[in-house]
Amino acid sequence: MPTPEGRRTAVVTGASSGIGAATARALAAEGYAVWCAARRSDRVEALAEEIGGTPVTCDVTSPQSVAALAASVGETLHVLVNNAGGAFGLQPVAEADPEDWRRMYEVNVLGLLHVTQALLPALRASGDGLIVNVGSTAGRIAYEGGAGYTAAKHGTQVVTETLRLELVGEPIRISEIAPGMVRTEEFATVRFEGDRARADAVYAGVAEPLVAEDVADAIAWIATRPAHVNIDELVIKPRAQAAQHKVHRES
Ligand code: 8X3
Repeated sequence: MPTPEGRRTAVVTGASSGIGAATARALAAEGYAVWCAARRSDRVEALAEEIGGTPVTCDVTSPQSVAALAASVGETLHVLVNNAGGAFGLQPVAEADPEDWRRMYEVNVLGLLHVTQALLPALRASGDGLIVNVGSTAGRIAYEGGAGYTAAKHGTQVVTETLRLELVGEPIRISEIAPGMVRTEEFATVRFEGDRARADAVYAGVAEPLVAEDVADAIAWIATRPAHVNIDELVIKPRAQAAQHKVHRES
């Protein structure tokens, strides 16, 4: 266990890889004591060991699991990064698997709800809390095959806005970061159930997609603004991506 006395504290969900792991590292580099939460124990343990944080095995879709996370965090918390999420499938509406849609709503929206509800008292008690919800440009637009994911990420965006309205006057800032094309080790591979060729095709010819560290850097920037500065939303895309369908690819 770290000794967070005197240090600001943070929880990052989905910390086992990608944006979550990079964010845990970035916040630790800013001096935070970080609770690294994810389902895969071996990964969060290795990360927590690396950054001097606390590993918590946590499935955000399970209220019991989230309650154990809250118990580990204790009475105060400064920063919550609701990062756990993901896309499953790319079928048109006519053919989409409702089970994929259910899983996407579960992790991207209900997971965020469970964790936020469980940790709000601690965020409030810190006197200077911040929630950063990791949305997506998929929460701003529609694209073919994306309806299950875009609906879920629009959900993330709307929950964020609602929370900001409901908590105004309290010492808690509410932000959403909405990344576009980020090449991580798992996002596209999970979406295409391990089909590496389809996953690679997403980034084909794009010289420099964002990487997890780019998004983590932006989250750390949001977290390190003065307490009265609320970054409502931050859309972040690689230079090569002017819009969802407008991506510069070198052949
Ligand atoms: C990921 C962005 O374009 O795959 O959140 O929907 S996209």
